[in-house]
Amino acid sequence: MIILFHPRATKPRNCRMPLAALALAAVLEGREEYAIVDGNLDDTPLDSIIDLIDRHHVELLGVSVMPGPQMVAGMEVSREVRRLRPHVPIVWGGYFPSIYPDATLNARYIDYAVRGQGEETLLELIESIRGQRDLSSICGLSYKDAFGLHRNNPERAMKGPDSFPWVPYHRIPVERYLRPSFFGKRTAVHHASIGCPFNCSFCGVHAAYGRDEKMESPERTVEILQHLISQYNADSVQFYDMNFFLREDHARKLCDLMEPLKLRWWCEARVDIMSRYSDETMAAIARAGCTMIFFGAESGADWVLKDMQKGITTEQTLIMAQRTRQFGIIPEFSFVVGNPKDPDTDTRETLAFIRKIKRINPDSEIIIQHYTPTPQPGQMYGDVNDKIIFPSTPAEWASKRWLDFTLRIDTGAPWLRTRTKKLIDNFELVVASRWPTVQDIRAPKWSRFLLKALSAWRYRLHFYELPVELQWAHNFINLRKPKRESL
Ligand code: B12
Repeated sequence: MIILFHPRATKPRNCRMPLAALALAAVLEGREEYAIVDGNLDDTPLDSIIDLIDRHHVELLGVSVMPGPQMVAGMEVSREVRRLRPHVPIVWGGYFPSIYPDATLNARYIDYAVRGQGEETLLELIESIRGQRDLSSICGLSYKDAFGLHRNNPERAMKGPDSFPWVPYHRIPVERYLRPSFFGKRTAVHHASIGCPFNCSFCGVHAAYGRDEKMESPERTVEILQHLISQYNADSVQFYDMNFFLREDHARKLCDLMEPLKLRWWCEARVDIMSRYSDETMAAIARAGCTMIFFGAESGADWVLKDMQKGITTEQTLIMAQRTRQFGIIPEFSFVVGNPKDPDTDTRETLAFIRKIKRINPDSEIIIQHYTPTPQPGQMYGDVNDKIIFPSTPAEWASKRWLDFTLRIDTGAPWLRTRTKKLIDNFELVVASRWPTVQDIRAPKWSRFLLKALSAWRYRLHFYELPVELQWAHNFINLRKPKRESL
């Protein structure tokens, strides 16, 4: 038996289908005995895993690991499994081992790290564990050789979603994952493409997947959505693709096919690509139920966008603020603030730019993050290669210092002055109060009025310092939120 373990990554009320485990299950289905253990649903995943090991001949424990709390949960369980049942080999896959393969292998309890797309690497690893293949022949695998030295095999070429079977939804309790959201009462998730062809020098996706994107055929995407509707009553979906709208002809076809499904949905896209779409395509996207689009606007300064190798302009972001308003779609603009070369100017220009966006489209949702470096195949954004030494073990990554870094709570960046960091955080709080997000479905109606009333004067006067009353109001509201979703 193979165990696919998805460590806890969210609060149970926010949990979504474990797409990585499901993608791996798709290639195991019908050929291997396997079990999925999801720490988002199972409060005692270690007990469940040990129980499976004691009742079956378990050949491999596969753990999906994203940087952050999921890594911590994966680390704790892996360590305990190694202590209690040392005969079971352990492999980590996902964004953490893909970006930090050496730190992963530095843990004594991890035998293998899978980088990038995992389906075929997993199948070949199983063959190798059974003595049918040499470890050195498995692309995308990192492992320890007989002398304990780390071996990083060549990258694996990516395959598109259509190359693999459908995910076996029947192997998980789908209904427990269809949670209420702003988009509907039963929101599903789907990944209709893999990878990203761009090379933004701050992002983890091309660090893990290289520079390629493969899309699922529109027909298959729609068949899967139809299945989720007919079998599980899904009424909305979040597409987790890095670029949902890469090509206009593909977007148009997909949206025309999706229109009859009457789903409300969310996706991620780029302002440069979508600002070139025709009005007809934009109208088709809106008709198909697209409710909100997440755009990485990243900065309000074109010199910063260039530095990031983002490949977009501020003008394109403003165009999309206007076009989404025209077509009744809510844009979500995300910013990565704090250019290491000149964080103060970047911050000043970006905050002014956000105010401009709000004038064009007040419904725009704004997300502000401090720049958090991720190791890159080339130079990290801001030329910070020599300014940051990443942890060398999972345990070190699990410390408060590095969890705050990963979760972008406090990056500890030497180039960001405390005053600038405070300005960014205070501005974010004022904007989030002046326009409370529509996505917080548990927030009572009165709370929106309270936050707006308290913050309006600050926003009008550009006065962001010491917003203690807003902090207090947010804490007060959070305490009074219903414990269960009301939708
Ligand atoms: C969904 C999602 C989430 C969900 C959680 C999903 C979950 N795992 O339960 C939520 C919203 C909770 C989340 C949170 C965060 N996320 Co997130 N998230 C994503 C997103 C959009 C999709 C991931 C996904 O499901 N992909 C689909 C599956 C099929 O692909 P996959 O996970 O890569 O799995 C494949 C391979 O990795 C491999 N594989 C995976 N597991 C295993 C296991 C084995 C044994 C093997 C062999 C192979 C293998 O095979 C799989 C199939 O090919 C990605 C961006 C993206 N589009 O990829 C960001 C992303 C992974 N997240 C990211 C980040 C930073 C975070 C946060 C830290 C953000 C924050 N500030 O809070 C948090 C922390 C998470 C935590 N609690 O630990 C970054 C990570 C990169 C980085 N720089 O570190 C990404 C890349 C976004 C980005 N562009 O920056 N996230």
